[in-house]
Amino acid sequence: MKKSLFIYVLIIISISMIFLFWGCPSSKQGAVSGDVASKVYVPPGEYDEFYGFFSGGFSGQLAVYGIPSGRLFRVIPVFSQDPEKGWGYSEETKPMLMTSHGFIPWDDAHHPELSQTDGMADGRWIFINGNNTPRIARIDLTTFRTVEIIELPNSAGNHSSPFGTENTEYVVAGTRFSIPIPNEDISINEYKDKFKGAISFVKVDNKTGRMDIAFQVLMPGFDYDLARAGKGKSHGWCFFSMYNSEQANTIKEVNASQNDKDFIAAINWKKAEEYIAQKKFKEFDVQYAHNVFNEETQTATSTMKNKVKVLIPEECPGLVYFMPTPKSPHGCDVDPTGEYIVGGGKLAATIPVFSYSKMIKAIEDKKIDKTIDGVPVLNYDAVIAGEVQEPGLGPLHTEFDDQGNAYTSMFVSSEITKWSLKDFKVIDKIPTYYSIGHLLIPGGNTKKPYGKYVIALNKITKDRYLPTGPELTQSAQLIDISGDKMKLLLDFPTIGEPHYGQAIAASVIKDKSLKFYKMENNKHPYKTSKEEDTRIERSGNVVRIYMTTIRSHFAPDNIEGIKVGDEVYFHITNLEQDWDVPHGFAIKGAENSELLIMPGETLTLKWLPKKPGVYPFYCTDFCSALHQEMQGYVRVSPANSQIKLAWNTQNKK
Ligand code: K7E
Ligand code: CUA
Repeated sequence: MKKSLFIYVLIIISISMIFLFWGCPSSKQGAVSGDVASKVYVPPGEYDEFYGFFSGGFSGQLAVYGIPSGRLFRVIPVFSQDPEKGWGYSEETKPMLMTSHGFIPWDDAHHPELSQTDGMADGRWIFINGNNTPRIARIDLTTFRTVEIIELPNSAGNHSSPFGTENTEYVVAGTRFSIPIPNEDISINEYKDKFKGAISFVKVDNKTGRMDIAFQVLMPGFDYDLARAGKGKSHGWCFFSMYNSEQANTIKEVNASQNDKDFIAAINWKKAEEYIAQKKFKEFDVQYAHNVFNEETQTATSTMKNKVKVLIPEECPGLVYFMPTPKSPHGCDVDPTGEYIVGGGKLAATIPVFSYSKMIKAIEDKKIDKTIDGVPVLNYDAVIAGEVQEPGLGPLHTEFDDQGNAYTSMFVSSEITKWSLKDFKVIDKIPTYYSIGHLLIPGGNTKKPYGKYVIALNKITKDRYLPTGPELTQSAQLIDISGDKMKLLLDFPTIGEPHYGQAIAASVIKDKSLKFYKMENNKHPYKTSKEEDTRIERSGNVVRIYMTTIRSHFAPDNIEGIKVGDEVYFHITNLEQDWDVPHGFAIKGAENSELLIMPGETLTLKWLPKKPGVYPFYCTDFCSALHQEMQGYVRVSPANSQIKLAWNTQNKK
């Protein structure tokens, strides 16, 4: 490696170490004045102005906060089993976590993405990526439930994902790790020749939200990091940052930091659609799971799919271009007008701002420096609009306000830098505690940001909270951007590592929230509509218990005739038809979590009793004054016993 570069990297690393170990010099200037505190105070009984959706990072989940209060409302289980809600434990939800690798009960979720109509968040769905076992999930914002998960073939480390186009025509997903495509048993040293990156375009049905992989683009074996779709004038394009243009496969820390410039890839998806229509694709044999939660049967199904259409840039001129981007870019963000594409070169001293119009002109004028695997590399000077000078150290991500300003997170110097889109000059800086990763502005990735706040999503907490052993809470910080100077308002803890988040006006979502499932719409095959219909059926060793719950009893609540070796299914229907009255169900010794059954919903707990005896079950959610009475017993007899199935139902008519 070049000596000068080595010294440069050393300096960057030592600066970050100083911040890691001693914190920012001004870290103890935490105190905020009274008028500031009142700006985040939401009095008891009043609502927050925004919903904030923050990724749960390595928890695999999505967390919902009120903004500006920072109050945590809900953790929506997505890729990870969640015993609090029975997610991935009930028979109905287990298929949601199926993949081509089998049942995978965990993932690493980074980027929530609200669906958009005409470049504005429409509050219908939110998508989030599973990074480790490549997947994209869709969450319905009337129920705040994950209703679909699609696996991505030919991918590894689904990081630049899932970024949506202006009308959510697609959510796109780039692979962070290049791999052999098709994946095969070859030496890792063949990286340069054999490893490729895939970028997936997942079509989203405008009515139902249903996802389907429309096509993939086979890219050079780089590391695809982040993405944004064009909007306004750049509608029809998507931009992807990437590092490791060196195509190193070991000690990347050094070996993937050699080149002065890596790239932002620009993909013309309208063009891709033409190539698909002209059948210019190759069909690859693959395996990927598509899991859908059926709202009617309230049950998920998992389907394995085995073909994907792949476009190869060499055979599709005009599909992909590279824009040289200083030094291992991370973030890749598009301003509200769609004209500017901002790179976040982690190791760069400036922030490069590309111009969409100049890019189009450079393509027309053939300002091409070279071609990599069929992808033309456009001339840097021909596409750059400007560089933000002295923004701080370690620029990562950029969001935008409603006044023509951009806000970039500076990982190494732990600050947010505000700069103008007019002249690319720095306007203001504010320290963050510590080491900010992403940042978010409500609507900050849309055509019309709400502005008001920027939220720092930090990587390290240090001395900001009461210590809790070796790991401290994860943390976000709310900053007022309504005035000339940014003002820190609030620190609040988050779950997992928050990575990215998005926020939307509460008014867009709150009145559409489902209050309960209507019994008459429940088409669950094992539903019990009324207490008189509760029963138990045996078929060989499979026992199905059709149970109901209503304040404050289970029916039946005494059950006999279950035997060791039986496979017992408790199909429990919550008969309540009222908002916020779930009942829980748990039975002693079940290798499982509880069920938490919403009004009008049917859920199933599978139980394999192993020893004779009497087993209590009970409601886990304090639902009424007589909640503690909401309990029952199951008698389990030896495998060879002659005890007949018997049960009681107190309101039997
Ligand atoms: Cu944390 Cu978007 Cu995965 Cu940047 S990523 S910081
Ligand atoms: Cu039902 Cu407690």
